[in-house]
Amino acid sequence: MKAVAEKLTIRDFEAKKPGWCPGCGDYGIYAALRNAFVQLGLHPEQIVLVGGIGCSGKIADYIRTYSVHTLHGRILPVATGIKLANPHLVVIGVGGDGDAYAIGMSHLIHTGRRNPDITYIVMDNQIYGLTKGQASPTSEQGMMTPASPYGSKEGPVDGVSIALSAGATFVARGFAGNPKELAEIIKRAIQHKGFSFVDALSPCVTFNRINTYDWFRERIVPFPEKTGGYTRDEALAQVLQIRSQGKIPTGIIYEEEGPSYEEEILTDPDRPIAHLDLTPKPEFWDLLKRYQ
Ligand SMILES: Cc1ncc(C[n+]2csc(CCOP(=O)(O)OP(=O)(O)O)c2C)c(N)n1
Ligand code: SF4
Repeated sequence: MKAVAEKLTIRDFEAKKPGWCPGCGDYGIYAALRNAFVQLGLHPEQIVLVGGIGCSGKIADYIRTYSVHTLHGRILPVATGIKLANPHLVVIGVGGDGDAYAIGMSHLIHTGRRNPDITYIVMDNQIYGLTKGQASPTSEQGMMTPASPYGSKEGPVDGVSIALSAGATFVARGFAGNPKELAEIIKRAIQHKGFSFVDALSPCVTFNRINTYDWFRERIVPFPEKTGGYTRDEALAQVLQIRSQGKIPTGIIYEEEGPSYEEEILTDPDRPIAHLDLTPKPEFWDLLKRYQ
């Protein structure tokens, strides 16, 4: 990732007006993501957003970068493929908790094992928003929805614990209600070499009347810092302990250096596209402006 000369503003990353409900947490992520791009001095033609299916995944259409609106649950294999095809690009997956932890769960685990240099932002509203309010894997146990009128029987999964267990080399959680802090987390996630996982808590104001902004504000706590950093096991133990107290840890939870998937795989100098110059060109930005 290399910043190019002309510094852009948050406005330069607006492709079209978002169509989310007023007050949706996804607006906070929309602001944080564009702010992170500006602070990193990135240009749209250097970035690919891979959006899932859901209210959340539409963010890839709302931000001016290259973008792919992929199938439900398939953000990570598509993002990994793009990174392998052109490692010069900054590749970021964006989608919901249903996308990530239900239909896409196995991809999360295998992407953790592989460590491609991509960032994955799960826009976690603890419900299926687009399909009008069914329980998701992060919904509270007992949550009543039209599809679970007697209350959801399953307990929630914790995405951060899963990403840690799967081997993600950068694991963090932010809150859409704190977009400045979230922008800082996303910035660090993009800068990290390897698989960066960010669970971004994002209230659905229309269908989720339990996990509101106030509900999150009462529960989120900063993940305690440790001199020299945590080992993976220590970070996981700390997260589980905080969760068992009914609190939700936020901030950067774990970071480790290691070879990325593409470094391990793209080693053959004779592979068919090895001779191509795939670095993003500033003139591509004019094309992006014309077609979005
Ligand atoms: C293969 C497949 N299965 C199911 C669906 C229906 N579907 C669309 S979005 C969605 C869930 C949306 O929830 P989430 O991923 O949490 O995103 P949100 O809308 O809450 O942002 C489902 C089940 C689909 N589009 N494709
Ligand atoms: S339904 Fe929920 S998640 Fe979807 S745009 Fe509205 S508030 Fe946001």
